[in-house]
Amino acid sequence: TVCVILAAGEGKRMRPLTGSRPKVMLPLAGRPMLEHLLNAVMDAGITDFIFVVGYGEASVRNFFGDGTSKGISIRYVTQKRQQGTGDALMTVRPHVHSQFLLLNGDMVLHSDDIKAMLKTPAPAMGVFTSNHPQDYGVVTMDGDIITGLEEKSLHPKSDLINAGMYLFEPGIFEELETIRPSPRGELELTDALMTYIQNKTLRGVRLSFWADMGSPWDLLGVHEEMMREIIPEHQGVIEEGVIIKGDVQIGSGTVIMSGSYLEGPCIIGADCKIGPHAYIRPGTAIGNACHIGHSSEIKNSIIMDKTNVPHFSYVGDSVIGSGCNLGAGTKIANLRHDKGTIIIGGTDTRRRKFGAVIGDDVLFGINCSVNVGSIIGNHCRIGPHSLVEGKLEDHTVIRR
Ligand code: TTP
Repeated sequence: TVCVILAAGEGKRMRPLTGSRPKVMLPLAGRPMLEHLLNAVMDAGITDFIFVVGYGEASVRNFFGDGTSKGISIRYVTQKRQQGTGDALMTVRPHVHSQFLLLNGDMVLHSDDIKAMLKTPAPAMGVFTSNHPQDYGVVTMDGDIITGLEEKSLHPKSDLINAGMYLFEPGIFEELETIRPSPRGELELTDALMTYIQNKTLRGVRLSFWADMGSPWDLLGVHEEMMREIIPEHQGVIEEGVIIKGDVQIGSGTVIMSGSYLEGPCIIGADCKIGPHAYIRPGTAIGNACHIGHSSEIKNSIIMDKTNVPHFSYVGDSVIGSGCNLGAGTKIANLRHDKGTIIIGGTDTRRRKFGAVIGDDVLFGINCSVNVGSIIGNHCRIGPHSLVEGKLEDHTVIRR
């Protein structure tokens, strides 16, 4: 069975993090999202892959290559414009002649569930029990047969959702030929499933685990889960007087300077300088060539390559892109006084603790304060002593 992975989307809801990278390349526990998914599918025994790429495709192709380094085959098909999942699937038609597994690239799965799917007669769809089905395509079932599928219903008829995982025969391409663009102007793969549902031939496979990542707070939530499973590895130089607790990964060329306190699970990439006297708390993943300096505390956050938090800063429950610099004393709030969940642009993150989402190449002057739930676009320049709240577009300049 060949596995087709849809990885062409930009991920608009992930902005500004997707300004310079496609959603599937966002880091999750130190590795691109797509690599975690690929590993799970490989663990289920599949070795032949087709990636549908588009937005930011060069970074996907460069990172994964033809798959030989992993002992698999990866072919690429380009979807020129991201006109929907149905359109994305159509691009692989010339390359697929027998049963295939189809996966959205922006989710994590367990290999046992993929194995179960592969044993099911096609066509089949992965379904998952969700606490908030109204956010997804809601599925109704009769035994193991899917009887209905309704997108983002305000009154969901069940708590089962479409997981974006399918086992298809090439017959799906004929179904795709019959569909028309949806109200949002996209060719939706789910519209092509209606004939199967009406004829009661689409089987549902219940998944034991599933998470997708639409927004940065979803990314952080899945990241937290994945960090629990990291394998400790200490490379680089660890100076005397460093305390390391729990599972910690330290990359080559990194120096952990005296007085630093590292609580796992945490990941420090390659060529970083940590400390002296830095405090790295659980759930933190720092990219390559970063500097986290004296009296800076980082908790449960994703920090991408070449970003510096050099002196007297606090960063909690945040996602920060690459090439940023936090001026001395800059702090990010992550908890409301009323302990309510953090709402961002009208969307409830369902998190009591969430800091900020900061794009690439953002520079802060000294002593800036960033309020909970702030979204700071790429290339912003924030003058000293600024209070940042709400959403800043790319290239915003705050002068003081
Ligand atoms: P979506 O979540 O619908 O789209 P997206 O990832 O671009 O995110 P957003 O809505 O925030 O813009 O996509 C589901 C999966 O399908 C995801 O893995 C990306 C992929 N995809 C394509 O490959 N081509 C497309 O044209 C679209 C819309 C999605």
